[in-house]
Amino acid sequence: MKLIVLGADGYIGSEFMYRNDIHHDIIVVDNYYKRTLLGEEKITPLYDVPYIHEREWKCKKSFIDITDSSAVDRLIKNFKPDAILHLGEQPSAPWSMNGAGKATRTIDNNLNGTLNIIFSVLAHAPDAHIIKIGSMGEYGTPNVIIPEGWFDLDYRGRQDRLLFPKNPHSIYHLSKVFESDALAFACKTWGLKVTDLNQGFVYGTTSEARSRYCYDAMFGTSINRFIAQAVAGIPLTVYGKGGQTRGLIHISDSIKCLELALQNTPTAGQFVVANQLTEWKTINDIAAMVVGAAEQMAITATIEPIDNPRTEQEEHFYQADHSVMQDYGLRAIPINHALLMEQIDLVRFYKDNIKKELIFPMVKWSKRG
Ligand code: USQ
Repeated sequence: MKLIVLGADGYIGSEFMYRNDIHHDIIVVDNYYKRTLLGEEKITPLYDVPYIHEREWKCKKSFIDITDSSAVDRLIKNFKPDAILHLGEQPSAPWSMNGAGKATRTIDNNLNGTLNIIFSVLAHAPDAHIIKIGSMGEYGTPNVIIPEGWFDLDYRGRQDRLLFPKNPHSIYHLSKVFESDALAFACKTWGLKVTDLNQGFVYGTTSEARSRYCYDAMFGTSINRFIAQAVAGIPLTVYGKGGQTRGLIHISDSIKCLELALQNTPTAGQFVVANQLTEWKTINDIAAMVVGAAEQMAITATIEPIDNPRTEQEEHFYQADHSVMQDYGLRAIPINHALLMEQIDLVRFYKDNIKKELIFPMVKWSKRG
């Protein structure tokens, strides 16, 4: 398969490449945007990872900016991919909420990148399968079961099949809603083939420390942060009541989902939506599991809730369908102490790199007072 992987320098992209570079004819693309943002914020990940140009992947490499429509056009025209894996996003909710400049840069990078891909695919490779990583956070936390994109509506005696209304809780998640809408529009209007993966938050890493590990309050996600906090002897920073419930998925299952999506090309005009999570838990339960796993390694960790910097429900109903990937063959590994201990072991190796000043929230959602 001729495959373009956009955003291959990231946490998920680099892990995908380690497992797949020999299986396909691949061009990886990354303009090191995430590294630029980390530099601007003076944030260092737990350890350095090699740049793409230093990685020994069996693939071609391109360093174009996907917000540059001519560059994307040339790439797709020349390579004519069978599939495009789109991971080239500004991925942080807190960063996107830190003022107008970062909000517009988030929308600009994420939405314009996706629009450029849509138009170039349409012009040069209309049968290519676009696989896009979206987010469970696009849905927010509705008081009903979250379907996989499509749902059947019965309203005032008439029926329709529509995309479930989204209710995102950050500008970053809003950018993903716009992208999902743009892709659904492109399927409906121009017959493109798209799989939209609404991913829960990803945790875990491989023992070889080959993908980036962020534990800071801007780019680190909760489990990865909690593990770094446990190792550094900092009480775990549960935000508010900790009853926030989120879908989660281990990095190895996340990669497996991408592989399964690649094996299942939609028909022309089909917009497939899969909820890419394998379970859901409250933040309190997740923190307690990290404490338990740390205890088994003779590390004493504590939990100390802090004021919630975000505007979100702290206690709510949560249930989400996630059968598309199971039907494709995913057999997920639920979160467990052994997985967490493996991760704690890796983080402990880099303990001296943990900067305590990066742990506490840097951005508040509320702009009043
Ligand atoms: N949280 C804490 N303490 C922390 C960090 C987070 O209690 O120290 C809470 C947050 O308030 C939130 C939940 O944990 O309720 C999840 O936060 P997160 O930082 O782990 O994840 P989030 O910002 O929602 O975004 C991450 C990724 C994003 C992806 C998303 C999937 O950065 O790219 O799209 O997870 S989802 O969570 O389903 O929206």
